[in-house]
Amino acid sequence: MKLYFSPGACSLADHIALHQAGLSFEHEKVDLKAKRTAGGADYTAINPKGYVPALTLDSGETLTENVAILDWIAHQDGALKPSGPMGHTHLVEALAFISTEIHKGFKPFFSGASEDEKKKAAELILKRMSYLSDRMEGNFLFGADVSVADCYLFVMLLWARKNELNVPEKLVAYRKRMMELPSVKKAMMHEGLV
Ligand SMILES: N[C@@H](CCC(=O)N[C@@H](CS)C(=O)NCC(=O)O)C(=O)O
Repeated sequence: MKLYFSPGACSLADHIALHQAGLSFEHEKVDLKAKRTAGGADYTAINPKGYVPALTLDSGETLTENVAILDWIAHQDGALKPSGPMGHTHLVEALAFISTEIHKGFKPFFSGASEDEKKKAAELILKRMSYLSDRMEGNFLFGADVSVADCYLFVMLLWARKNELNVPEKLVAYRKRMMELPSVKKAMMHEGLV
């Protein structure tokens, strides 16, 4: 199995989740501008969408999209999703929220947006993050245990820190707590981020 990633990009969520699940995998860096892998392969032949993440499974099938990859990882290790009959549904709910309402909300910070557009985006990100923060009852999104949704939210918090955005205090403490997980340390080290 191989994860295609770009350092510090959203693919870091999948990288952390794979370690958290204790799965054995390779990882290869992608040059997103040149659309080439570190090994020189044409990345668009691996993922025609041209963006990371992509996860090539041992079967040879390639999965794309954070929501799908994180969901697949949670299926490999049931401890990475909330328990109970509605656990999986609540996981998908959280992943969809992070993907469409938070991740996409960062777009102005990666494009040549105006300061006004960035200010509006920052306000919306704070509102979305506050929604999650207000509902967090334990150390992690679903309580005492880490889920794949935490891996995704953590990366969004790194982006918020990089762009000096306001986030709820509770999530600052949460980001620091996530940083202490061996899976996070390992993935960040492999991506050259620490
Ligand atoms: N819908 C995709 C979006 C992935 C995405 O935004 N990837 C970014 C990095 S965080 C990327 O590779 N951008 C480069 C590009 O689009 O060329 C997902 O959630 O997996």
